[in-house]
Amino acid sequence: MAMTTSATRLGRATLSRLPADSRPAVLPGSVRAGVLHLGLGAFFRAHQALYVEAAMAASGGDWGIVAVAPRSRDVLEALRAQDHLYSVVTLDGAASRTRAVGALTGTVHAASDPDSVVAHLADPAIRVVTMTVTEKAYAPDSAVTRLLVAGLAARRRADAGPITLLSCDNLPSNGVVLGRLLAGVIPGELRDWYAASVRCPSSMVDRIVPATTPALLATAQRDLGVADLAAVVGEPFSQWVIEDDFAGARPDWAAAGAVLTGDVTPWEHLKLRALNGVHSTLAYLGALAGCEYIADALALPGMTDLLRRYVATEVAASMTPPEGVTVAGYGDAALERFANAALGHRCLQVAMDGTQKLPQRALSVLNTVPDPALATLILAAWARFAEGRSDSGQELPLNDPRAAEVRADLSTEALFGESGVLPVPDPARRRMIDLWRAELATHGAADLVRRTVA
Ligand code: CS2
Repeated sequence: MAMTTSATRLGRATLSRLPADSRPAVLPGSVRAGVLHLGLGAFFRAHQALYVEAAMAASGGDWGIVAVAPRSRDVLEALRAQDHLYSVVTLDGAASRTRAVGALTGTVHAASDPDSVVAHLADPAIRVVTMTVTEKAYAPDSAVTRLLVAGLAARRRADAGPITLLSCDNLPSNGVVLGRLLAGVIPGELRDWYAASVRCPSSMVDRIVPATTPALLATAQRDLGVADLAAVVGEPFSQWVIEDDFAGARPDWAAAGAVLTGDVTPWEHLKLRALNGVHSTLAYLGALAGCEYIADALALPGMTDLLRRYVATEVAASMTPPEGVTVAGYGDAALERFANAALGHRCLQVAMDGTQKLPQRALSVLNTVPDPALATLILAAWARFAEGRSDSGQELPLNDPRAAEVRADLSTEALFGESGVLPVPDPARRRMIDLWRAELATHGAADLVRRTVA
């Protein structure tokens, strides 16, 4: 990244140098803050921030975003040096399109300045909190939960009015999960106010946003003519389905292309199982087969057929899709998106946090359909991945909050038994996982995929 630091940086003063179609839809400084976002990751910058910006561009409103970085300061500092401007590079095959975004009005570092987060939560101008804090933060003792509780207490004391907390994490019924979590930990004296003034709608978010690389920063600089150290990359596709249950005002997200609906559940199940579950399958089988990228894993002989079969049979049997959508059709569209090799999405990035992701992505299928012939393979692939070596003996890191527990006993009973990390209550299904593990050990992932569809 050093190559770009001496170049002229993106910022208010350099906006006029950008190609006309790369300039932000909203000018920084022209709007006041109305949204607080928790989790300053790449996904937020390439997804929700764009919808907020488009909503303001279409319908106005003071919905500038104050974005909270939980731990790392890198992105926050890059943004502060750029007047909170950054750009999104959209990659479609060899073509790139880069556009600066002006939705951010400020940033806060939660670890060193939690009081500022609490103060924003108690500010009447902030009416919506969006959050991308990852699956593992939805726990009573997480830093995010503690901040929200302190912020809600301060908001009530300040009489700052109703507020909506909108989860954008890949969990089913994410709003219900958040609402229950908070209801269980807020102090008694907040309960009545909480029930009357706080809403936690669910939402389904979707856009493939791989981690930013130095090559991506170089692409952004080439397209913009100035350096942007906070650039992010995304695929062309983007979707946001939001439960329309807000405590007060919100950005005009419908004008920005989001879908507001009474029930997000069918969308959440479809996306988690037919897209994320398939993504995880590619990540584990691909990593075992020695593939660095998701697109390479998809190109393994037989892989597309295997995944199409899984989605059309097992995922389809596990759920009722939203009206007008077929599970198989949705799954095929997801595979086309995964084939976008320009994204350079690493198997190891998707493989992270398997214990947090697989319940909603794969156990939801494995434990419910009559014949989980391939869902059991997904869990077997994860277990073999957790053993720590690819089929050719390369070391595979287990990046997971429960890694120690997983590695302590890798037997099928320990991992998938009633009190295992990923419980599969039916012993017959555990035996199926065990058989797949033996097959993977004998043939390796690439060969096994080929044999399974032959
Ligand atoms: C991926 C998701 O890293 C992962 O686990 O499956 O981040 C995926 O790219 C997004 O959910 C797509 O919307």
